Amino acid sequence: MMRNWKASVECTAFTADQFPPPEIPEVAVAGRSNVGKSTLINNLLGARLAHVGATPGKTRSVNFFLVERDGPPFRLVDLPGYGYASRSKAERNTWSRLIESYVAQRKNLWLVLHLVDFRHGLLENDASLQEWLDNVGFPMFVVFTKGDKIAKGKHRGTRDQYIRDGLKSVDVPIVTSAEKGTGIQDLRVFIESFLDRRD
Ligand SMILES: Nc1nc2c(ncn2[C@@H]2O[C@H](COP(=O)(O)OP(=O)(O)O)[C@@H](O)[C@H]2O)c(=O)[nH]1
Ligand SMILES: [Mg+2]
Repeated sequence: MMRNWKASVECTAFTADQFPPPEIPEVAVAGRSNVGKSTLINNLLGARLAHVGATPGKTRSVNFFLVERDGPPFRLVDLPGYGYASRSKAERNTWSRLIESYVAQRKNLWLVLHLVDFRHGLLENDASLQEWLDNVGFPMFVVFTKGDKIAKGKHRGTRDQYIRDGLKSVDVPIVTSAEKGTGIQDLRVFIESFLDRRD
């Protein structure tokens, strides 16, 4: 069953003062540049609202998507990617400041979806994001992307190994593939039940 989600672009913010009013719960999508954040958002929303970058590290803004559904509405928030080496250091710092100021000040942020490439697991920047979120006591849920790049028979073992390696996630991570459309509906169900549990 496709959830009854109706999505629209609400706001594109380059600075914290451009964030929309914090009166609606938000689920933010974080991860390295090119991990598949925008692609996953488009798949979840069933519409091409987020820009999929041909050039990695393209999203410099925080993009807010309003999702209306059968229950109370929420926002899905596309955060700038991190860890793209060939950007200037100054520019990378601006991005991480934008992410940090968003997460630290956002009272209506309920959950961070931490996207991790299923082929690589947690890389250096991913581990430091997890540590930082964990220190501020923030719940994160790991979503693996590009599951189509790993043979189906190795999915469970690969996931379990990453869990043993110590990734932090409020529930067992979901493996997705935007290419094949797998895991997307499971993720919609997870997001709704998380929101409705807290509501
Ligand atoms: N094979 C495969 N490619 C993907 C998947 N998700 C994203 N991509 C590709 O990865 C690249 C980066 O995706 P994008 O959504 O722009 O990443 P972002 O920088 O994290 O927003 C694009 O070329 C996508 O087509 C996936 O599940 N499988
Ligand atoms: Mg993007």
